[in-house]
Amino acid sequence: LGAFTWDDPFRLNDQLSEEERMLAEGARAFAQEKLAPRVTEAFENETVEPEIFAEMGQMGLLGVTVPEEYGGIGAGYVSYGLVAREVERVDSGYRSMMSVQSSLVMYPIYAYGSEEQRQKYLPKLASGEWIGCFGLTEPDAGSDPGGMKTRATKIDGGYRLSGSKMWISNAPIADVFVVWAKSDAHDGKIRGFVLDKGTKGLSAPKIGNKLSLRASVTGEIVLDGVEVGEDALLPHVSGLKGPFGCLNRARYGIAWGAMGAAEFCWHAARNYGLDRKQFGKPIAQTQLFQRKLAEMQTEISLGLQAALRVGRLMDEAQAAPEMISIIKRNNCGKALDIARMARDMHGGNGISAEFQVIRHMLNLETVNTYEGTHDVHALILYRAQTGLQAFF
Ligand code: TGC
Ligand code: FAD
Repeated sequence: LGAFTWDDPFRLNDQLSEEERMLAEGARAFAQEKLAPRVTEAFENETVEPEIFAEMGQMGLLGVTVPEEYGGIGAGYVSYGLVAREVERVDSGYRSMMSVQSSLVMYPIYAYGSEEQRQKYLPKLASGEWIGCFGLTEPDAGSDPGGMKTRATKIDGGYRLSGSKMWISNAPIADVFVVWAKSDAHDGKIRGFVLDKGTKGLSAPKIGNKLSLRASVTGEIVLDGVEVGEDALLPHVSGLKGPFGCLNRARYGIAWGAMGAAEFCWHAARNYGLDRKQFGKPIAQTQLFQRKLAEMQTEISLGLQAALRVGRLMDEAQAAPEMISIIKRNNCGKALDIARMARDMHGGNGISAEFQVIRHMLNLETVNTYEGTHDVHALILYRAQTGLQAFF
């Protein structure tokens, strides 16, 4: 019979290559040594620390899957997922900063960009010298991005962009803006544009007073007749499949990341229950408490195993978007349940910043909503099962 390790029940670690294990260990050390000590204050004061991008870049954590010639480390999607898990074990906001830069900014420039765009942007994004953001959502187009109002109009030598984007991670501190707009020069099809900070008419005001994801800055993008050259257009993709191709990667990373946050909450609840005594014995010695720990262990082990399976398929170019919907939806939903349980299991201490579980719980409300809400992913899955369309 095999050995049972309580915190790695299916021996996920044994299923990784030596390189994957080393990268995960490096990411964990970085996250615990550099990110964990500053997160409570960053969340409390809603402070953004742009230097984190350069620190992540130095560790090779930005654009993990991008080839080395463009500044990435040319690793696979399992590696990317393992990094997301370690960063989100500290805070979903920090993982958001990393995954927007990697999957939503570097990926489209790499996959859909010209050689000039790749050379201009990717090395500086990989090092964290430049910060990127991804503008798809609008005030009136969230779950339905096809309903966007932002327009690109053809002008001499380029385009004029008008419209606004809402809830955009990193936008107020971004140097590079990947923005999606309907282009009249392309039959009204959705096209991607890469804009530089400082371009006339482009601004990104911060959205304040978020009670979730406070360590990651979020803003609007205002496009007030922004004029760009032909070289701002991402030439190699057209239609909603452009932004969705990026979202597939980011959603996959979130499925791993949410499990990292859930693992933090599970371990915290276990440790708290072993220390805290009521009625003359540790609360972890009560059956109700133990059942909750068993549920956390089960859901996290299953969620990680599923994420690993999809990651391996992504590395073989065999993953379907619906697989990603299953793991994004389920892992985020389960992580949120686990964080809420852990909050409860800490009693009054559970609402204190010191014990951290309420921060994860609040963050996971966003994680369950962005990149396709829990229900929107259910609708994607129902459509794949029944062929019936729920979106109009
Ligand atoms: P639909 O008719 O389904 O598709 C339109 C076109 O897109 C293609 N497509 C995909 N391609 C690649 N991967 C996917 N996952 C794809 N899903 C769809 C599809 O084949 C079709 O192509 P074509 O060539 O036939 O035109 O489009 P719909 O309008 O019915 O879509 C409905 C729905 C619900 C699936 C979709 O709109 C959706 O997923 N909504 C959720 C929106 C969303 O996820 N927004 C995320 C914004 S970014 C963000 O939140 C970043 S947070 C980051 C952080 O801080 O970490
Ligand atoms: P809505 O689409 O209005 O949904 C509201 C509710 O209605 C939800 O419960 C939803 O499930 C439900 N609903 C919608 N349609 C249906 C339907 N057909 N059937 C049943 N129920 C339905 N976007 C970006 O482009 N870039 C970013 O970097 C980014 N970062 C974000 C960071 C944060 C902190 C947050 C909160 C959001 C971010 N987003 C970003 C936006 C995010 O992707 C959207 O909030 C999300 O897609 C949901 O859109 P919405 O907020 O407009 O909600």
